[in-house]
Amino acid sequence: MPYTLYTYWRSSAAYRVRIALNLKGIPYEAALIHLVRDGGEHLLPAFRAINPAAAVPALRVDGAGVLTQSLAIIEYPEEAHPEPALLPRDAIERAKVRAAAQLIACDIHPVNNLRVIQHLNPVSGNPRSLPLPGCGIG
Ligand SMILES: N[C@@H](CCC(=O)N[C@@H](CS)C(=O)NCC(=O)O)C(=O)O
Repeated sequence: MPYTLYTYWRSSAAYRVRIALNLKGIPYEAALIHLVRDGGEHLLPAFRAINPAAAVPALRVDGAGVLTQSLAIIEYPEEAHPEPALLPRDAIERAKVRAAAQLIACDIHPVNNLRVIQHLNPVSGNPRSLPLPGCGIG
């Protein structure tokens, strides 16, 4: 199989890529990286060698290296395997879809990410810890 997706079941960023690959009917091998077990498998040197940013998703493309950043990852199969298309053909409609994707990936997700909550909980002084976001539970 030409694609290996480094993924975690509760990672919303990895969900984006899994949904895109599945909608396009592209098979991939899943390499599971547990974000909580053992302090986070994404923080181990073995995974940092794959993605120095220590985050999932990452997509290994046989013979071409590793892609990172969910939206950039999704663009690759969209360009390499154009059909079925995820993006509308109309340029204005494409811009609206990209805006919705960036609203989530660039505005909403970064502030509730696992590493942010893990940093905020000890320094916030709030006796009730913020719940870990979907990315980190389990
Ligand atoms: N902007 C990145 C975000 C990747 C990311 O932060 N993924 C989360 C899981 S949803 C993660 O690995 N977090 C690890 C951490 O915060 O330590 C993308 O869209 O791929």
